[in-house]
Amino acid sequence: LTLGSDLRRALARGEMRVVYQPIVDLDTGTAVGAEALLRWRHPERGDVPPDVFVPVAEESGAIVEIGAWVLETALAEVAPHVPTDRAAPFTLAVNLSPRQLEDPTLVTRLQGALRRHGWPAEQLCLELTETALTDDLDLALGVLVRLRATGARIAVDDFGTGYSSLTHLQALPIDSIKIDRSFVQGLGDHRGSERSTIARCVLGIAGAMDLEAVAEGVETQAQLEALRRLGCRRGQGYLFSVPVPADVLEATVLGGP
Ligand code: G
Ligand code: G
Ligand code: MN
Ligand code: NA
Repeated sequence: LTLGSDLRRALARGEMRVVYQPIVDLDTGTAVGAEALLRWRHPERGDVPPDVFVPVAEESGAIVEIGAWVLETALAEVAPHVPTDRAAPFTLAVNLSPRQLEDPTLVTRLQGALRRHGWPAEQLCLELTETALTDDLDLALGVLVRLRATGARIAVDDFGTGYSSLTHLQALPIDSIKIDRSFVQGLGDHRGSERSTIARCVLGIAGAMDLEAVAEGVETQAQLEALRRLGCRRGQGYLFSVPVPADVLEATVLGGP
């Protein structure tokens, strides 16, 4: 019940942290990036899942400040540890709430953060859910054009779970789509043919629209192989790594090729 007011104090009290889930090249297994994921350890409740507290923070508007903190923290924790001579450029992905699109300082804050941390805009990907992008298409279009002008990439998160029309999606300046894990789950097993159909369709749409596709929630070797067969080249999930703290990401992933 008091989640909302606790949330407002959570940042100041150091209860928030960011973990990182590697995004890998499905052909080589090399990490090509990582998604920053917010975590909240409540002093009495313990870990509160983002599915629970992000909607509360969106309702109160606290997500604007929290989202800015996630971006700042992710850049501060990751940027200094990515070798400049790394063969595969490393892209940091950060989730944006639709409420952040309403923040008139979003674009200048983003540019400030990139400059302060010396991080190339081209190696930042902003993830927005399909619903966030199509709820207020005019607002989304205006902000996305300005975000994209900074050089940052845009990904549509949870693709296939919303109700957006392809016409709407085509109107937006986006670079990649993330295939929701519910569509990846059934891949590679015999009961999963319907879901595999959706995954195939989503990959077809990505190809036709010239977008990169990233499969979420890859848990098994069979799913990996099915995705490869379907031509998907990027993925994340427990098969590769759970979300990990920055020091673990640095030790296991950033030093690599
Ligand atoms: O991190 P999972 O581990 O539980 O994330 C659950 C949901 O919370 C996902 O849909 C994810 O997009 C969302 N989420 C995680 N971190 C952030 C964040 O920093 N900002 C926003 N807006 N959503 C986030
Ligand atoms: O932003 P988004 O909805 O994509 O966040 C990814 C969510 O999926 C996070 O909650 C993350 O912890 C979770 N997740 C990441 N990999 C896996 C996986 O392989 N299986 C499952 N079930 N969940 C995963
Ligand atoms: Mn995401
Ligand atoms: Na997602």
